[in-house]
Amino acid sequence: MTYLTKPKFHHPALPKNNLGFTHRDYEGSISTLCAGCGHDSISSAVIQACFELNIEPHRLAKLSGIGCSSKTPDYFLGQSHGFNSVHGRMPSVLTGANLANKDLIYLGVSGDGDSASIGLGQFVHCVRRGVNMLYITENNGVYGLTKGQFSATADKGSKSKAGGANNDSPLDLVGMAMLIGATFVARSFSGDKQQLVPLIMAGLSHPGPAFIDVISPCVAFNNHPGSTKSFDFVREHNEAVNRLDYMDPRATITVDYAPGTVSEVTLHDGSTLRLAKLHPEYDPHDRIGAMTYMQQRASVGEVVTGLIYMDPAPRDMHAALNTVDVPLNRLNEKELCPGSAALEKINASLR
Ligand SMILES: Cc1ncc(C[n+]2csc(CCOP(=O)(O)OP(=O)(O)O)c2C)c(N)n1
Ligand code: SF4
Ligand SMILES: [Mg+2]
Repeated sequence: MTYLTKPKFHHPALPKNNLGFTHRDYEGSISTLCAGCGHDSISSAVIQACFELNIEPHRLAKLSGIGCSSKTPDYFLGQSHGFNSVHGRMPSVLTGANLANKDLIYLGVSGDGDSASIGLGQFVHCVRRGVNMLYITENNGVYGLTKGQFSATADKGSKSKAGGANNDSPLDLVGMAMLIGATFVARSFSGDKQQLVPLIMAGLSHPGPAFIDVISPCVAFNNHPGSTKSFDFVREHNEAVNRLDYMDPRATITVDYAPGTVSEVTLHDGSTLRLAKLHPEYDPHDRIGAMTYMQQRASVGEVVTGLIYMDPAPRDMHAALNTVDVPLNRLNEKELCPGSAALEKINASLR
């Protein structure tokens, strides 16, 4: 059975957000993934982030490709718009939907196979076009759904469950996202909800192309000694550069850090991001510096996590195309068709 519904009843005392919704209102159907799969923890972080952001479920569109990771949108936001597309093709479907209706919040969910192998071209062009979205890859280094072949993000020398070594160089989606113009770039770990939830909140609120690569171990095919995407390996090599707290404009500040280690960024909607620096020298607004830092740490085997880069004044695809304020799907025929006199003028100018 691939679809299991959840019972609708819930405890009357469940906490509610500002809209009067409970956590349950942001859930989806029961997961059919393997018990312990990292992807389920990411779904739970998405649910919490949307609950805390007070997102009206009908204002969000979740899109995915094919893979265990791409199945996950079925397990959260059951009352949002959803589109499960073809393997590696989610980015172009999301781009089209965003062009037609820029009023929705777009969440693209993908896997390392879906985005770094078959869908690499789609991923790259969607980000470089500046589509306003949060794009999450649930990165386990393998094709989980088709039983554990190495994906393009598997590290060189990493061992498969059967013992074979990967001889190919890995693609680093974080480095690539920065290179091609993503204006919010982060890496996290499915086992670190404290870091992941505020990153998802900030990414969903970012008005430009936001990307989070979440290392998400596949317990069935890539969680053994020798795998560089296992829970143990990532826990041992995880180096967080900062700790992010997403502050609602009305919330009182409760986080306590040593003076001088916290910087604040006010977002367009009035909310604030508080960034606790764990590496004093690290500046997430310096794109070139961030790219160099990432390469340096990767060369000594560290997995850098946290908010890696953010442009505080991003522009999106609609700004670049100079589209009208009203979403295109709400324009009527009269507004869309300038009439034969205007057409004649255009034709004349081309003769
Ligand atoms: C066009 C096409 N090619 C190949 C497949 C077979 N296929 C299904 S899922 C998948 C890989 C999924 O890997 P990933 O995106 O990393 O997701 P995971 O299952 O690891 O979460 C492949 C190759 C397919 N469904 N469609
Ligand atoms: S095969 Fe791997 S990725 Fe797929 S559900 Fe199982 S643990 Fe998760
Ligand atoms: Mg995968």
